Amino acid sequence: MENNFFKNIQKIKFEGKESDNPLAYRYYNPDQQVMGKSMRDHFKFAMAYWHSMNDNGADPFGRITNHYPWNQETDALQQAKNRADAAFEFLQIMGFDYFCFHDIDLIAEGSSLAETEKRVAQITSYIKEKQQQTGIKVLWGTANCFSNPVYMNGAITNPDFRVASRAAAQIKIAFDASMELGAENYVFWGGREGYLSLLNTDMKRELDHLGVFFNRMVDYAKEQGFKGNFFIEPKPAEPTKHQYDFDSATVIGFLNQYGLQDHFKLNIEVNHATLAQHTFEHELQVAANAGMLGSIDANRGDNQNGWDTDQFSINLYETIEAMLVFLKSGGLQGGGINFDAKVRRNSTDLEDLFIAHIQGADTFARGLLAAEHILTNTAYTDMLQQRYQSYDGGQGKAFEKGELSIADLYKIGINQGDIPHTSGKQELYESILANSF
Ligand code: XUL
Ligand code: CO
Repeated sequence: MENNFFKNIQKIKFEGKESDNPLAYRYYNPDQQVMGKSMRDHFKFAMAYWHSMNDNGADPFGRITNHYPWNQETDALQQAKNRADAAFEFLQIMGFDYFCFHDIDLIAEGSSLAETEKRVAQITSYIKEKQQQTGIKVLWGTANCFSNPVYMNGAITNPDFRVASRAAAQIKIAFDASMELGAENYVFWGGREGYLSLLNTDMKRELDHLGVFFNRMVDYAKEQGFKGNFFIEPKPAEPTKHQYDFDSATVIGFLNQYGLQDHFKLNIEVNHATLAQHTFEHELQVAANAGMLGSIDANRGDNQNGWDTDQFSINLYETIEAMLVFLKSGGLQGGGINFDAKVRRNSTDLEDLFIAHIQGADTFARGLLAAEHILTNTAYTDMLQQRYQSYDGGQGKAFEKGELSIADLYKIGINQGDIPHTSGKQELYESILANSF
């Protein structure tokens, strides 16, 4: 393979944990089997187009710092082709099988939605060819219904039907492009679906509109023969003050209320979990409890500030706890691990993009290995089972099965006498975690 954009970077190989090469994997060994499955298949690592190809380092306080060579062409189609070339080079060097995209990451928006539709069709056919040449796949596609100022009052939940219908049209175009590219899943992240002030908001009506729209999307996907999954990606706030898809529990309640529970799963993002005052593993577990653990957007936040910093994962403890939930619940349903993360604005060498993704992949691989160790070589599973043993037989089991009335429970409970303390052993669990890698 001849590289044009990353001339000095060779294919990233697994070199093992003794390696001091920053451009090698130390833990992510794609073909290594972990609990009966290769790491490659457990993770389905994906590059996030918007960060790794489109981000330019600009922030509310400063201009562009990263002038990526593939984004310099002024003609929109040529620029989009250059960006696709860079994306496929990057993915092949990393050895990643997947990418995720928003419609307008692939190509700049036109001056009208009809013009954008034409552009998206052009770049989709170019990317499709590149997929055929390389075997690289789409983990999920989505529509960016939050950047364009037309969505400042919301997209599908906009008080004005003209905007809601425009959003619906844009989502149809993005969904069609995703299907054309063989996307295995389709994501809904409602950046503007929420409110800034309840004073000017009819929340009930807006949520009803969202519920109706998702039901029509289910119909449309069925008609089109879409075999993948729909995911909702919870986030509590930012850019709106209050987003309707606040966290896993809120989204699951919404899906149940609008009869969508059999058609959607969740895409859990680490930093969104922490912004909702939850841990990553909590959000995964809540989704898994509902049979809806679909996919992961991998990143991390910052302990000292409260916004979505989208940094690459290096938090090993957090990742091990997440991988415990992941393995115990049988992995992800249809999804994978998408690095929804960006290099810092002062990380301006092209190699920084690779180092960041390598570290992210190694953190997940290391977390998976540690979780496997905990589940197979320690007392962890037995300890947890023991803790609930009183429900495994007798009255506890009868209660669990719903066979005891309140009168029955009263009779049993009043006669319990002095109940001795049972230690929760948290520190013992923590020491197992701390010694697992
Ligand atoms: C925003 C975010 C999005 C979604 C896709 O915080 O995570 O990039 O993943 O729209
Ligand atoms: Co995300």
